[in-house]
Amino acid sequence: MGEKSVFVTIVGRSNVGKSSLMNKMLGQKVAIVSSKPQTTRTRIMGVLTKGETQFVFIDTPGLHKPKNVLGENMMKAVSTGMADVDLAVLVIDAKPHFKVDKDNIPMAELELIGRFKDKKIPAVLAINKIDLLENKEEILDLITIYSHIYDFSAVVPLSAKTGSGVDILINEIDKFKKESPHFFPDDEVTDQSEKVMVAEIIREKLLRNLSKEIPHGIAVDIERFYERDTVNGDPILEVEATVFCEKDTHKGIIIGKKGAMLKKIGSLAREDIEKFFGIKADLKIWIKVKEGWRNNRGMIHTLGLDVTDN
Ligand SMILES: Nc1nc2c(ncn2[C@@H]2O[C@H](COP(=O)(O)OP(=O)(O)OP(=O)(O)O)[C@@H](O)[C@H]2O)c(=O)[nH]1
Ligand SMILES: [Mg+2]
Repeated sequence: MGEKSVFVTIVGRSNVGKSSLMNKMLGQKVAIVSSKPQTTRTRIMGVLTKGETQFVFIDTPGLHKPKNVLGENMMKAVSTGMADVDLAVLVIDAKPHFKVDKDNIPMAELELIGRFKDKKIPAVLAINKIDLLENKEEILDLITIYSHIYDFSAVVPLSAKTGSGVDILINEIDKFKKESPHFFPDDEVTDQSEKVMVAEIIREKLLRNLSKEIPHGIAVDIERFYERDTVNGDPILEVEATVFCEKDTHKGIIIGKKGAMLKKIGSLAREDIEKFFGIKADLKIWIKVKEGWRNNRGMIHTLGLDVTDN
């Protein structure tokens, strides 16, 4: 028997747990996660090779109405993420913050389902966060509501947090594999470069520790990234990063009282960087104000946040 591949896009509203779910399926964290909406900004590929089958997951930004050029690019990333896939996984929240019934399905989900219909993309419905349900019957209502609007090939209640149901989803995805050579080396887990991984780890810590609108106006650029040997011969990763924010007041908040916030973010990021790369790291972070960068195409391009069609 020959090699097989399956390309799967993971789509849904913001904050429903798309990135968490991809990480859980991969068994490794490649996409950052936070409780703030619009955490994922680009299309992120996660690769899982199991025996002869290579699963290629495409995590996408949460569907929303863009308010700036960055947002427009994020929505383009959803569209390109849906091109040429074998299957889509629509992730919904088992415990949404509003009442969902047959006349009240979130617009973003209806829009995504419209695209499945137009492009004839088969889809699995993943009902995530079931660990938060006291009454499991609520799942049955959701299944009935969503089954009316699309002929999902399967509906899988699961928890990206506990892992419950995730193997069932992988089995459902497996049904869509095709005879095809693997597109990625079998030991590869993501298409993100090491520099991008580091920038994303730092952005995750900023998202998790800052409130209100500040995290949305933040971008991280890695200026230097190299490994060197210390005097006693152990390798160390040297990272120098610039954090861009939109206002002087934001810069003050990111730095914090006597630099306390920046210190906290730096040490949390360093821990994760060390875990990911398996060696010690030295991290220096600078903060710069760049007003309105989210509408600056040149800056968005420099930061790798625009979309290329490939
Ligand atoms: N209780 C619970 N929380 C979850 C689960 N899956 C994800 N979360 C939490 O939900 C929040 C959003 O998770 P993400 O994975 O960043 O969601 P996302 O859909 O990728 O969000 P965007 O990238 O902003 O579109 C985080 O706080 C996660 O820890 C789950 O199964 N159970
Ligand atoms: Mg995400």
